[in-house]
Amino acid sequence: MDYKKVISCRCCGSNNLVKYLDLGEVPLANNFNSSKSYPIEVLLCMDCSLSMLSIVVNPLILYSSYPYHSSVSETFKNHCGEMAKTIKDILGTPNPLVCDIAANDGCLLEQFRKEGFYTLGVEPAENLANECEKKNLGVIHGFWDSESSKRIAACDVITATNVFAHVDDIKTFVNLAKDKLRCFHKGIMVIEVPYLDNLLNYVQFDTIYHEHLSYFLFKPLDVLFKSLGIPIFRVEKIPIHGGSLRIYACPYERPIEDSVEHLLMEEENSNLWNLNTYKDFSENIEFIREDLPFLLYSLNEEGKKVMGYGASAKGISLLNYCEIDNEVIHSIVDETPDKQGKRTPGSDIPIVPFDAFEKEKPDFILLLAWNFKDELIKKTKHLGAKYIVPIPQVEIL
Ligand code: DWN
Repeated sequence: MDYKKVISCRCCGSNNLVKYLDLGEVPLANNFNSSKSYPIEVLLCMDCSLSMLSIVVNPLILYSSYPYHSSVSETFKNHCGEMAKTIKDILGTPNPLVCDIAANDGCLLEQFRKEGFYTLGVEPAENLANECEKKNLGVIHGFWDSESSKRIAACDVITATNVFAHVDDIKTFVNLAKDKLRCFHKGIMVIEVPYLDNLLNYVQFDTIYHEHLSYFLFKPLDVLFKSLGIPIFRVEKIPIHGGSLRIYACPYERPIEDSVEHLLMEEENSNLWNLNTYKDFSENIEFIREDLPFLLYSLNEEGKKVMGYGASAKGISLLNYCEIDNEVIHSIVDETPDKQGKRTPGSDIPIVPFDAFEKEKPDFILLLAWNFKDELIKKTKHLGAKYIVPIPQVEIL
């Protein structure tokens, strides 16, 4: 079976789930070998306010080989450097051991190593585990499960950036990590997830795709970690990937900081635990679904050449949601070697290396990785093209 249906909330177990968004059937964003489509529907848990997809696609289909390399972005590398320094300060232990779950190409672990950490990654995609291996970061090839966790020593810190939203059984995920945190040094778990508040306010509906099973507010995370005996003691809002949350949790005695209560109050006051907020969001999506194709078809009629920048998962989803294809987008530049030479699933647009910009001289560049807008503009300014930013509303720069 390719996928299973969700029947209860993965944070609190409630069956009181209400569907608030249906984006139809689209292909898997990072699967360049197939355009097979699967439904995208989002449910809200009426008890803890977790948003989640109505289905879970078999992770072996999604992650056995994975084209996304975190290290392509300088912005992300800098972000990882800051994260490693912050965690080093919190721990205050000499030469701590960090384990990074879903280590990707080792982007974060390299920064930890610079800060004097011993490093170990767990990574299910063979191509990415090989990258970590080449960098001598220490890696276990596999998912984070009872098998792989048995193979690691007790850690001072376990990190999981941009993977928690991809996991179905998050209780087992957290419990396995909790059991590996060193008691003596009060080991901690640090997780980063895209923040649903940003998704709603900035209409980031393109970040809704099959890999992202959960869309987190702070409340469901707080509920989950408390219930598992590893309370969150600090939460921070961070700008990466269009706005994310970084949570710090520890199963040993650590004072709970004010940030926890403050964010819960803020969410409640902003009506984020209220179904009506989600209904408004669904309506805002329709503006982008109308405006973006309208603009691209108008430019096409005027004879303008439009290229995309960043064959990101969100970009591929956006093109499918807006029914945009190779009729109006000439090609998409992406600096990830594993994506070049492929065509985008569904929209069937060629993915090309950076020098295609110089050859093709586009009139417009559609920023499909709008989360790295500044970095992408800096690298292409010399081309003299105009930019189309699709999110939070369609805009020309
Ligand atoms: O959670 C996830 C996030 C964190 O990463 C995953 N499910 C998959 C992935 O999502 P994405 O593909 O939407 O992420 P990005 O980081 O927005 O993708 C950016 C794309 O643009 C990558 O394919 C790399 C490319 N890029 C480039 O070619 N040159 C990016 C930058 C910054 C560049 O300078």
